[in-house]
Amino acid sequence: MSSSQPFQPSSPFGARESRTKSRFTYRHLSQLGLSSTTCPLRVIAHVDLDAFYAQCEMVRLGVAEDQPLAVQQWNGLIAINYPSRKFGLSRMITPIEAKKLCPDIILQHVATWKEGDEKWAYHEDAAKNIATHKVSLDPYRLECRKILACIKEALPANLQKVEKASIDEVFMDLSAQVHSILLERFPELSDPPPYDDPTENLPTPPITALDWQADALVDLDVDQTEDEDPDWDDIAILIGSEIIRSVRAAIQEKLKYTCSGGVAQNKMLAKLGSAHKKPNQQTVIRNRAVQQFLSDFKFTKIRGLGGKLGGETTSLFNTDTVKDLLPITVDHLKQKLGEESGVWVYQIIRGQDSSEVNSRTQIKSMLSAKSFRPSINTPDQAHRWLRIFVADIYSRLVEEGVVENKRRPKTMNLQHRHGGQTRSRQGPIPQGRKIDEASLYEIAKALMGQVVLEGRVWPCSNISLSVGGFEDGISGNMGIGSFLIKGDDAKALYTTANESSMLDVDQERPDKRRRLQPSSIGIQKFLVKTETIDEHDDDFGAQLPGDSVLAEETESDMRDKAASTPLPHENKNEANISEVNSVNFAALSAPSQRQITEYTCTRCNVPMESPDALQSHQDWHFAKDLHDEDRGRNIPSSKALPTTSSKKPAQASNKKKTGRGGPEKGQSKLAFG
Ligand code: DCP
Ligand code: CA
Repeated sequence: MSSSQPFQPSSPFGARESRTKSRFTYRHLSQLGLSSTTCPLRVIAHVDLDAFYAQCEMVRLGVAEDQPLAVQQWNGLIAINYPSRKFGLSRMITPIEAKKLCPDIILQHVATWKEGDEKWAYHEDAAKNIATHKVSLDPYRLECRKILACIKEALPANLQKVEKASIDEVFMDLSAQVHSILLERFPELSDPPPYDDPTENLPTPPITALDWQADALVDLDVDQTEDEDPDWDDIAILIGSEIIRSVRAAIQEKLKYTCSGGVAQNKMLAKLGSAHKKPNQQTVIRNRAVQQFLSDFKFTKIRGLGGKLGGETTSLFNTDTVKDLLPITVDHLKQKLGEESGVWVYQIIRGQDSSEVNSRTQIKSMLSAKSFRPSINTPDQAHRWLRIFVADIYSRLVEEGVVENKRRPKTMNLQHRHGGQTRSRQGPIPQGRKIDEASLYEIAKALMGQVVLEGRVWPCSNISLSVGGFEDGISGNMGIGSFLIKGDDAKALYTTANESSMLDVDQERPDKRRRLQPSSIGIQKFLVKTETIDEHDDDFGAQLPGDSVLAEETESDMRDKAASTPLPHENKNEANISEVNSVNFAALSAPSQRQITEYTCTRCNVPMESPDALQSHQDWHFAKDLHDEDRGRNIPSSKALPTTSSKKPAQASNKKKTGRGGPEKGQSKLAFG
């Protein structure tokens, strides 16, 4: 669709009685055209795929749309389609329980890499082979890419701003497109302002009623009535809603996926909107309905308030509802929460959010990891897993344009865990050479070699491999010779990696920790969605007590993140290996199935089984901070690295959808040993 293509107007046009001018000015209108984040006419949309992984499997398998289906990962369920939800199925239950509740259900296990295989596949016996398989989310990533492409195709190329927010969520800033449609439909808006003064108010819209078609409309605020004539913000949002309806129709028509949408003035509201009515619906939150809409929410459901800040706010003000927080003055909030957080909370509960839709969202790092139970004992075993990690990371690099040299990572990091000790080695990925699986494997092996040289490294309970330091590459000018990295080159690389090991962490040096303490971390670090989306598919499941688990998320997600706890099934079954993934935080949060421990990491709320486990987990933070520091990244915590255990009980993990605290699905639950 292009902006010049006709939209089906959804509003009866007609003359209306003269009334005072619009609340909006010519300047606001031109800000709309520029997608200004402070424009009061701004139109932002959020689209979230319904039961995404389940839909992917339904489409792949070609099953009827009313066929109950759930996606299984080991002994857990990670996606439940809507037909099965009618039977009371949720992510909290096991496959066996699901079969009992809904005997006709199709339980499709996720694709896996089998140790030694070169490619992931759908294996019938995957669930039984947790020790030798590793989950692959590639099939879902591929579908996600198709959906993203379809969305981009449905929007005018020169006016679109699309941000992929997770594996099945997209934000769109529709402002520029809405602006162009407004000018088409209401040519009088193109007239210069009276006296050429941009602060002059616009004429009122020549419309008395808006037809919202099938949209779910959120009720207006108490002091507003439907009788009031619409202003330009209503019309802008209505046009946004038409656009989203057509985008959703395109996705369904071309790719057979249904999704839900939210249209509002900003990202925070749009996201709450898309979750409001599911599946296959869209919700519009007009500006005049924002307060009403929000006041029914617990503020902990607002993106950015699901985690630590939300918890602090709850305990400081003894409430978790927006309604109760509204009467609190900004000064009081500032006094209790600090200057920046206080102001932010004050604004966000009033629906004010000027965060940008970032179309240049780019991956900062990619990680593939596995925790081994039983532990592995030989370099050969480690190498076999490294091959899988490399293949896994490489397939994502290909998507990221590494083959065309559009973007490339600069460094590789390997973490190895033996007993309570985590060793970490980092080396450069040589520039000027083509990155391929073989060259990455050589680097990974070299890093592993360094670890092994130290001795006392077996048995190993976890290895994680990551690449980072992405930068835009220069395409072309690469001779064939530079594409290979073998023989002497590989030796040279080994040396390079050796010499430039940036991280050689002795876990026994607590003194170093102190220098990592961030002096002050601004609220923006948590709230602004950074350009990072790391969708590595490290696996969840069978997470055992004491495993260090950290979500490698965007900083804003870190804020929302609550504890990740063992899956319900892992305490019940004989699974003896732990992989870490993006998964099943809903299941994790079931209180009866959760392990509440006294040793909870105050940085990420991960509960630990013992002081030792906590210590080694903190060491992990330490190592990662060093790593981040070396790479100039922000340290995603508002608190200094803890040296003592916290007595806080584990917080319930929550689903990401409304910013309820769980790590983003399809993103990153990492085991860093
Ligand atoms: N996912 C996961 N573990 C979770 C949450 C999600 O592995 N705890 C995966 C499977 C989901 C996908 O991410 O299909 C998208 O997550 P959503 O939270 O958006 O949930 P769904 O898309 O499955 O359902 P909904 O229709 O409620 O959005
Ligand atoms: Ca979804």
